[in-house]
Amino acid sequence: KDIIPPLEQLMVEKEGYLQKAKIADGGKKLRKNWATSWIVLSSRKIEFYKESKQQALSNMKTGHKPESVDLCGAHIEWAKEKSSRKNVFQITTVSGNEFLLQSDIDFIILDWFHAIKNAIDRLPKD
Ligand code: I3P
Repeated sequence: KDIIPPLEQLMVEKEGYLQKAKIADGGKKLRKNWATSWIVLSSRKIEFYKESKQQALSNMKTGHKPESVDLCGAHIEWAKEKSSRKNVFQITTVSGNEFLLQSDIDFIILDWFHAIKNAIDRLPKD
């Protein structure tokens, strides 16, 4: 039998592993806690999975939801001063959530930065 994937899955623009730390939730600062995340970028959102892709896919079948970030009106900027790590950028959402993303590998973080920036720039601001 054919399984029809949700539209978002058909529009995935980029996916892969990055280091992620959420540093604010609704404007409230959080303690920084870096962890590996499986990240899926589609046209208007990013999903963060705590698990491997494989684990994430099997969790999806049981209705387990990843953390989803609405990119409409979001900001992205390099954030050298926010970490001792290299290659860190920050995404800030309209709702006041702040995420740091990082990779030690230059081209990987550059690709992600530009992919997310392009997605944000294509979206309406509100
Ligand atoms: C934090 C942890 C983070 C570090 C952060 C520390 O300590 O070492 O890795 O961020 O630095 O506070 P803890 O685990 O005790 O919370 P970076 O790796 O990004 O430097 P910060 O407070 O300067 O952000």
